[in-house]
Amino acid sequence: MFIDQVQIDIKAGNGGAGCLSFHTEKFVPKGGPDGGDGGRGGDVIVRADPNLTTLLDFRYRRKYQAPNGRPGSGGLKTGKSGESIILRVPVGTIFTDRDSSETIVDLDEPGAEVVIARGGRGGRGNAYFKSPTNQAPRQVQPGRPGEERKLTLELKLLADVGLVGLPNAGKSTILATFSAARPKIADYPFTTLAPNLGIVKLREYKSCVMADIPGLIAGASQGKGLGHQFLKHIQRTRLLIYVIDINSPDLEQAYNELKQELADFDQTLPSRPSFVVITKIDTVTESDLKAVCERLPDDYIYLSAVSHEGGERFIHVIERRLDQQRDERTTD
Ligand SMILES: Nc1nc2c(ncn2[C@@H]2O[C@H](COP(=O)(O)OP(=O)(O)OP(=O)(O)O)[C@@H](O)[C@H]2O)c(=O)[nH]1
Ligand SMILES: [Mg+2]
Repeated sequence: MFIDQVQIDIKAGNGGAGCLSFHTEKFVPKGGPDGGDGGRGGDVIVRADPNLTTLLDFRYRRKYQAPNGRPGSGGLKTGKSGESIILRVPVGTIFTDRDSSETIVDLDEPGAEVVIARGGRGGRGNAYFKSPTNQAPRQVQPGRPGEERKLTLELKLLADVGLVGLPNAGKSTILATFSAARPKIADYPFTTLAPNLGIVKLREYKSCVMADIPGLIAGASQGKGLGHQFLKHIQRTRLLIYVIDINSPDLEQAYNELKQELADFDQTLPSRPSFVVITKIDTVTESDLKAVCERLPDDYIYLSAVSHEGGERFIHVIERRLDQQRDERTTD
């Protein structure tokens, strides 16, 4: 099951209390104060783990607490600190505070981590309060409470390239052909219910991450088909590929429908860098294909994910378009 939004409650550990103690030893008439400080409470840390792709684990467990610091003890012993706990999440997870509605952090790099709730400081033991005027302080501090937060975690997958298309267009087949991912493929609409990611090899040791998302139909923004919530997973892709089955009754209309649905979800999506790939070209005759090519714009790509015809050009265009963006960014 793919889960892309969860709510959890976290609490960092409380600091341990400071200790009230006086040194006592045989034959030492007056021992000084020797109560140690309490230990720090453990932090709650969140880390982006590239091996994870879903927030599913958080469905089953919603409360997380780091251990408290131990109290200080006599003999100036500081209490043991509580260990920090690390919550691992997929790369692309965004943390929002449910009380303030503020975004706390977007873990958009593999290995990125932040302390999301700080453990409380340990309290001072009475030894700390010894002074020339107070040689036998009885004062101690309690530990400070650890931070508590109510969080919403939202996953927006990070992929370089996103495949969008009507149901059954052949999106998952493209991902399966050009990457090692094995998404479910079948001859019926809405086979894909959750996004799939794969790594596509480009030339010269380069690669990109490709996302295959569920099929989109006209009216998706009103909840038709699988709705369009999953489009958030292509909001952060750098390149969109419109996948259109060559057997669609009207190729231009299919393209326009897709663009419209993207716009209804996020106005900026249709103006993103993109290109169109007409797929399943092995299913039509050579002359039909030629007629289609003549009718459609020159920059469309023609592909068969079965015979691999057009595959090299397809990969080449992805590579070129991603490179172009990299160049534009560096010359900015
Ligand atoms: N002949 C031929 N069949 C293809 C090609 N690409 C996909 N198919 C077939 O088309 C059907 C749908 O393919 P999928 O890859 O599951 O399509 P999808 O766009 O992911 O579909 P949804 O996940 O339901 O939106 C399957 O039966 C595939 O085998 C192709 O290039 N040539
Ligand atoms: Mg699919």
